[in-house]
Amino acid sequence: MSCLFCKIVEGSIPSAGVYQDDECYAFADINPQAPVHVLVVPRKHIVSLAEAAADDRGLLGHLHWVAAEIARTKGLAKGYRVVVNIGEDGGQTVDHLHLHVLGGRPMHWPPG
Ligand code: IU
Repeated sequence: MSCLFCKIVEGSIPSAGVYQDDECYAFADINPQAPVHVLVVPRKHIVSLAEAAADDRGLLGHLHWVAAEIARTKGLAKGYRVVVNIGEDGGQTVDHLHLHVLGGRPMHWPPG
């Protein structure tokens, strides 16, 4: 198994976990872009949103619920941003689907 996020999810590479359940694991981004920057990662290896199958629809919804739960836990009552980068032009650097939960400062639009 060569996927970095698979190794983080299974615990063979250490991370600062903030949430876990049967379907996903969330941990602090190693290079945070905001005071709160958490990655929500499905335990199932899905390369990106573009590779998600119809059977993954429930999982995709669950990941968003977890993102909102983490934001509540982190006290992001003023708002936050959830980002999914997809593929080269989308800025994806790790080929295992993940949601970024960013908060603790005002976000800008449009993103870079
Ligand atoms: P991206 O959407 O694929 O670009 O996001 C990958 C994120 O994974 C990025 O924010 C990195 O800082 C983060 N990350 C990490 O948390 N731990 C690691 O060991 C590596 C990347 I490599």
